[in-house]
Amino acid sequence: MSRRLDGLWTRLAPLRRGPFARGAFSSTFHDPRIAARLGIALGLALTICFVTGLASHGAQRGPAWFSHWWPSRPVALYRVTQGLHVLTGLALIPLLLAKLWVVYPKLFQWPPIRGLLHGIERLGLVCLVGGTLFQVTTGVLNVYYWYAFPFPFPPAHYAGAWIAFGGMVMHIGAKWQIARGSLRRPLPSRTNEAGLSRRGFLTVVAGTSATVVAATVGEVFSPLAKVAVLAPRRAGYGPQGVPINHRAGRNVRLAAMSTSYRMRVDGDVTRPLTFTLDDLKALPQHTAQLPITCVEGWSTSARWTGIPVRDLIQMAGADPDVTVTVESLEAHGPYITSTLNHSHVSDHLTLIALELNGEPLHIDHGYPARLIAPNRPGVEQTKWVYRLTVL
Ligand SMILES: Nc1nc2c(c(=O)[nH]1)N[C@H]1C(S)=C(S)[C@@H](COP(=O)(O)O)O[C@H]1N2
Ligand SMILES: [Mo]
Repeated sequence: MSRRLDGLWTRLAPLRRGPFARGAFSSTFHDPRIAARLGIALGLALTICFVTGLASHGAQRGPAWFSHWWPSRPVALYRVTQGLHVLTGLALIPLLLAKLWVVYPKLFQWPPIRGLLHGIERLGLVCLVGGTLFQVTTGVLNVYYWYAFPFPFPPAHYAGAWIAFGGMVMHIGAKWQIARGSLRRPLPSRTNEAGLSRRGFLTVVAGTSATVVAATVGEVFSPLAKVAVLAPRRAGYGPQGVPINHRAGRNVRLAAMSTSYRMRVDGDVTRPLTFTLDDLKALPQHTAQLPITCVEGWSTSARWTGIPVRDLIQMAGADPDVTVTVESLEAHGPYITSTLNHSHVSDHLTLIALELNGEPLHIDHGYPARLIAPNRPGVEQTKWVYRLTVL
């Protein structure tokens, strides 16, 4: 096979133009020693991003064993994993661009395919480069709430993750030996015509990455919220000090403010119950400091007061070792319902909250009642709750 391929490339050689032309890339920075060092940083960032992304996907969308198992403690686990997901995803953008530039000539290497193994290696590279660019692009658009893509984000971003990560594993397998050798060789401190050394180049790239992190980390780490100039949402900005992702629509507003509002607890219970808002307020209240963590990046801790879901279903005669679905007054949209696994149902910190930071919930935070549970993705902290169903 490879002999026939050789013949093909010899025949095509006169067509080598542009980036395929011999000597098309002259910069001394197209250096395997730089590529290997960038590769280490990129590999680490991609791996953290991939693993935390799997956790987030699993907690929201299964597989069933995973979402059943997903624990309610530690309270801020999801805040940490999702913060890492978004931050490593953003931090790897400068690393990725630098790496692509450094290895650019290799993307146009000649011959493009030398045989079966080399073909597989090149396919891995297509998956790695294409997959990572896709992930970074869709991720950034999602973080900035610009749903410009014509496909649903979660399944596409999930599929892209496997392609990118699979490509990375193949790439590491193929380049391991070369990279090890390159890492042992020191970087020359000589500067090029522009006055930049290879070490200087890496410092600039690392500095860019660090700047991106510094300008966004405040969306999860509140003391730095003021400098989070690249973050669209952050602690302290929004009613009651908490950002909002999705405001109440007209119908929700009417139903939520109406005196005919009722909270129902039914399903597999011995005594289905109905509460008015005053009934709910008259029940024993619990206060918990819990984070709200949007999958799109921001998170903030807040003080929530309300009734533990466990207490509500026990009043209706159900055991806390059950699964409960939570429904919103909102009629349409992706977040109108969510399911609590038994770990969340039995946790006394899982609340139907009536207050946020000492005040009745703002309508956009889910007035009159919303779900807030420990270690849970924001998309599942259902607002404007009117019904709990025990399964
Ligand atoms: N009914 C309903 N609940 C919802 C949403 C929604 O659009 N509708 N958005 C979810 C998302 S994506 C997040 S991040 C949190 C945000 O809560 P907040 O707007 O009170 O900060 O609410 C969740 N609960
Ligand atoms: Mo969210």
